[in-house]
Amino acid sequence: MVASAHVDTFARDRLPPPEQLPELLFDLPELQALLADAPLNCATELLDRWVATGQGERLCIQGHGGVRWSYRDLQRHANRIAHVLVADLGLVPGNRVLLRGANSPMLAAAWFGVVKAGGIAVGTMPLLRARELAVMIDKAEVTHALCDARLADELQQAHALAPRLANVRCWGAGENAADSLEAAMARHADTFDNVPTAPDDTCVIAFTSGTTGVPKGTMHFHRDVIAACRCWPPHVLRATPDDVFIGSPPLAFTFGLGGLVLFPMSIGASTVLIEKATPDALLPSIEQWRASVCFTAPTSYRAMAAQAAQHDLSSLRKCVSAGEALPAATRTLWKQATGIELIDGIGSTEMLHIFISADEAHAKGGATGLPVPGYRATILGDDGGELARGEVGRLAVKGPTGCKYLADERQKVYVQGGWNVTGDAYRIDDDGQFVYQARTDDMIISGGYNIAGPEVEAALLLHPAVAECAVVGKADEARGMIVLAAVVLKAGHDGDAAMTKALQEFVKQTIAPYKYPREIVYRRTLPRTETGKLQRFRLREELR
Ligand code: 3UK
Repeated sequence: MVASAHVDTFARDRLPPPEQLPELLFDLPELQALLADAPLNCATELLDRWVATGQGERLCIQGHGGVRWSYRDLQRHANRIAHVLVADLGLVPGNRVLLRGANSPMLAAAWFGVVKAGGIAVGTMPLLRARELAVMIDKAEVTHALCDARLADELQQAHALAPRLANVRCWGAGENAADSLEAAMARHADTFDNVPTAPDDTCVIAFTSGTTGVPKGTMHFHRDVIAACRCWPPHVLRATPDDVFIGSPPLAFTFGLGGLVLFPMSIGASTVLIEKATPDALLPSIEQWRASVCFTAPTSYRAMAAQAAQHDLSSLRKCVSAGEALPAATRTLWKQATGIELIDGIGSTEMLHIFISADEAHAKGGATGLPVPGYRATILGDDGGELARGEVGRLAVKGPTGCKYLADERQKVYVQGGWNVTGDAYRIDDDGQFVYQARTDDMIISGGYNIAGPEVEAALLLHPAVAECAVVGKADEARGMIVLAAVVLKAGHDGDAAMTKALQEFVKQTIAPYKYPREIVYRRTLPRTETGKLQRFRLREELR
């Protein structure tokens, strides 16, 4: 066992007790090496390695304002930030550092600065308000923060609610700001010896995006970061060092951290970090930077497919969809618009990244894919036993990464019998492909039938008038629950009785008729989290 480098043992002291930890698998040869008895700082492998092997001039990160950093440029920025944290702000290894900013090269530099110094990066979504930030600051006992000046107000207010956050530096405040992060960086050397952390020292606390309930802090070790880089990226994505990554998920969301920073850098590729990546903004950005690998959510692909013809997307090679189930209709639309077969993958904040996925050759409409090499997956029944092929039950996975909640009773809900139980209802089809049904608590039981909302949504999305939709259960005296659809129509269509009749008929023709939405309401927008996930619980409350 390598000794921990953490002087502040906060994270280690708050790991779940050993009997509540998931079973880990390190079967792949490339994972075996992670069990070696040696210190491991993931920044060394992801960043410094390229400079050390004479590839420091390779393009690493691009962003707004003409920013175009090589690996050496990023390393210099990160090293200076590490010095600011240690020398100016008194950081000791194991301290938690809140990171706050829209995706940008500086945010990535800040992440590496924290990790190099042996700190623990706590990413926060840009839209979070003071109250929500304060919950995270209290829970993770955050003492330091690096923040984009434009988002500093809310952090200031959070400080009033959670005073232990005492050491803050902001970047982007302008040339003359004396106490800016940049001014402090300029006073320090651009070399830094990474803290020799243990493989099982925590380097990231990622809060769950929370479609329900109080956010949970998930802890990830330096080893977890590298393990994630050695499973899905080389086995399923198979990008090359010349690829240019781009996408929408915030770096505070592990989907974004992995897809837009860790994975490209693990192979010496480059990434484009843009602040605004709504479908309208992402398309021109792909064109501008000639991006080749794109990460975003299913709804974003659906919206982009409609506008793809107006852009030169010839640079695009690989497109990854995650965060929510990918409807077959969206896969088809994207293929028609771009010729590209989407790579779907289910991941979670708890598992760090994607654990079931299909590359272009295995892609199958309506299915998520197969367990990623390095992971095992199964379907559990209510009694905890594994179900037979075809039966719907609870998705459970194991691999080199796994759930470690920060001091949270809910560890026992996510980890059961060594399995990580994601809260999703799935079945395995005849090809061994995993087919998403619904979130376990989103299954609709109507008139004795089990109905998965997303299946009804997938059917509605095949109708040409439907832009977006969400299907939930609504309490009903006669049937227990009825299927209710909230629909956003495309421009030029009216949500009248004729439309309702037409959509109901359409669903009955497309899937088993008993699943059709007995009630349809029309909306301009649907409630979503900042990570693009539908908040079905909010719809259920609104439509009760
Ligand atoms: C759902 C999916 C069907 C599913 C995430 C990739 O989404 C991520 O993490 P979260 O913690 O949510 C996890 C839950 O989201 N989900 C995600 N992807 C899919 N359902 N098909 C999919 N492809 O309910 C899962 O349990 O926010 C995704 C990488 C890293 C991530 N953190």
